[in-house]
Amino acid sequence: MNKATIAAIATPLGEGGISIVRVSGNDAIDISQKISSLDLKELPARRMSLGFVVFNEARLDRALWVVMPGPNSFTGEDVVEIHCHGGLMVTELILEAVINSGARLAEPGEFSKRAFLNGKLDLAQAESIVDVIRAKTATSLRVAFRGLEGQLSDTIEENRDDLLSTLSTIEASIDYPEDVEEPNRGELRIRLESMIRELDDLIGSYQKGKSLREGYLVVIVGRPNVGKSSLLNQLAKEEKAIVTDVPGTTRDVVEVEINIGGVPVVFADTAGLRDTDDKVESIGVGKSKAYVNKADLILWVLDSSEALTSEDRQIGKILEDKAVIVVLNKQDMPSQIQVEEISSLIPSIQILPLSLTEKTGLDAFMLELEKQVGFGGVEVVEEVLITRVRHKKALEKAKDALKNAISFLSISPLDLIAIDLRMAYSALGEITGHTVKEDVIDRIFQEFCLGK
Ligand SMILES: Nc1nc2c(ncn2[C@@H]2O[C@H](COP(=O)(O)OP(=O)(O)OP(=O)(O)O)[C@@H](O)[C@H]2O)c(=O)[nH]1
Ligand SMILES: [Mg+2]
Repeated sequence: MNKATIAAIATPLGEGGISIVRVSGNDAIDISQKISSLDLKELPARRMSLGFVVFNEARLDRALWVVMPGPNSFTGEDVVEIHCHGGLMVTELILEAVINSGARLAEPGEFSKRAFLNGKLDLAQAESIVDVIRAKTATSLRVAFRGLEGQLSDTIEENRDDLLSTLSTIEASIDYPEDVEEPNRGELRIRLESMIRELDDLIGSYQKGKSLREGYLVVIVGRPNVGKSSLLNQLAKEEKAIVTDVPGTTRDVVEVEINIGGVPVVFADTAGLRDTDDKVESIGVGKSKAYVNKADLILWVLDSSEALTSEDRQIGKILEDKAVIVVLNKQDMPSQIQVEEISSLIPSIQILPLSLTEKTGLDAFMLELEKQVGFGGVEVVEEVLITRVRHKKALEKAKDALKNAISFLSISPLDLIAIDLRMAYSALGEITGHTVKEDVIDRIFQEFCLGK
């Protein structure tokens, strides 16, 4: 394969101790040689050596050089890494020198894409690279790293192996009916059913996996002055939003990211919902409504020291079909709201009384919050999780095909059943990238950062 040699700055752009320029491809060593004071071909593989970066007869920097001949490199190709000083100009000039010497600038994710194409990792593992880089909590990182180590891929491969061996016994009996007996249909059913259960477990893990990867958006809403910003500050344990007794204090959305039971959760405090003639406030109210629509969970704050107002009822309507926890705030004052009044507004909802000034009811509130977003405080131990809707869709496709196969078992010839099993086999292959279209692969790697 005569693929271009690519180069990029592999570290974040900015000032730091070290930056790394990475070069990968057939000519990586020859190209890098043109700007090195070392004899790169003679360097021990995967060891650092100190040498100058020389371009146009001038020394640009003193750097540590690493030569990683393929296939024992990240991309599977010859790779040279130049660990130079971490400055914007020095890295840029070194990259320019490498490009001038014959490499081309890498596209985002191109190193990882080459690693995938060269069989160094499968598609699910490649996706985990992004998750490792972007992980926001220790739990997200742990799950992402297990993915990179191949935990999901192994599970998928086991199921594919199972399917393949089932398929081959079926096909042998079709091809050589005289010599090979038909597999027992009862046993076949048991086998497929157990496979479906395993796929179901994986499909069921999506919600967890997704929230660990993407985080969770919790939006705090309510009419003005009920204590929304007080709640945000309580969660953040600092004064993130302004709290006053003037209704309409919060105009813009204030976001704070907090780790809740290992899940990165963004809490958004919003402008109190009410009809208003104030120009700025009404823009804020519009924003609040937009946030309500994209929320994973809503904390609806009510002031229990005042009877429900028509504004509250209107808000109740907006929240009707959403996941909501009601926070009955200001319990330090005589209560004017009956719990039944709220449940008649929104059925089957968690209602938690608390006082943000007296700090009562907070433990029960946090417990419920963790239950909703942080898996009830239960740690994600060694469970295999899927983290992407792409995985979920492929698993559902495989499951549907297996269900079809089972429904045919008692009535159809085995070759019809084999078709469904093949379909399931190929659907599972989409996750690891064994059977996946090129545009899907391109889309996945475009998500990566430059130099990865
Ligand atoms: N008595 C009492 N007052 C509270 C409690 N929580 C908040 N307050 C007070 O209620 C007022 C409004 O609080 P905020 O947190 O600013 O309310 P908000 O919902 O963000 O108000 P807007 O931003 O105007 O929509 C402040 O004076 C708070 O001190 C509580 O539990 N008990
Ligand atoms: Mg506020």
